[in-house]
Amino acid sequence: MTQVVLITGASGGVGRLMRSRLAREGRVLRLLDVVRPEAPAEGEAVEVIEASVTDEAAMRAACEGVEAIIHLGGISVEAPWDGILSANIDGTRVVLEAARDAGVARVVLASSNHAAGFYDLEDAPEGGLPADVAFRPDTYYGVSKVAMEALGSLFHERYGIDVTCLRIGSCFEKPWDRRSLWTWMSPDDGARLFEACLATSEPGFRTVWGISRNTRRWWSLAEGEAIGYHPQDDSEVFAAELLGDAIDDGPQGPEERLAGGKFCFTPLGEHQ
Ligand code: 15L
Repeated sequence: MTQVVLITGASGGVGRLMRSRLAREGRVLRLLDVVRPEAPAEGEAVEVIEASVTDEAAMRAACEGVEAIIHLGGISVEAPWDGILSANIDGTRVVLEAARDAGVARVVLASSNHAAGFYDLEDAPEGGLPADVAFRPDTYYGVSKVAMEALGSLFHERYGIDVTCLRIGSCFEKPWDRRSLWTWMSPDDGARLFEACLATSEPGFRTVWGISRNTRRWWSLAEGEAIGYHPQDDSEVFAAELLGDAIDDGPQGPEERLAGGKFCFTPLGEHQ
């Protein structure tokens, strides 16, 4: 039987990186975004929907026949509170209510490291900072990710939906600075992580860091490994290119020590 996977926020950075990587025989990707996703190429098992995650009727229709949702939709940086409240917090509620009403068994929520941005690298025990460490948001954006995780927990406890919250580090083609050398999640590892979430056999509620097997990481990989996520990439291959010949004497100041980096210092509610 065909597996339909709904991806919200499909036109965003992570969504675009995942489109080809999550294509599988026997799977249809239903891509939803306020910015209309590109029409399917010939032979591509893709459906596109132009809609907002805050649109209850559209979300209900989009969830029909869906086995799993990967919820990436919303604002991905710090922004004024009203927008964050609507797109990220209300949007997640709408997605989860639509999932419940349609009987969707599994939801993967794109949370963020910014739900826990104020942890310092020295807070990490051996083996890394646990993925379910108590929240310490660094922005209104981070608060919205805490709310997203709380909504996920609620819908798991109430309705038995399998929910995985991914505290994603930095999912881009390449790392770009010293901090991203430990926060990076390569697009290929991102796809491995989403596949692991889609394949878990036991319904549960869990939190997992979304990072690669970076040499410089200080966030735990154990929770991901427990669901079959075995990242293969390491940002260290970019270290020389990024840091040049400068003597690498470790993190320079709080922006390079705190999980959330510069988000910890950005004015609250200001567009980034
Ligand atoms: C995030 O949550 C953002 O969506 C992304 O744009 C990056 O800034 C990332 O975190 C990060 O911390 O690098």
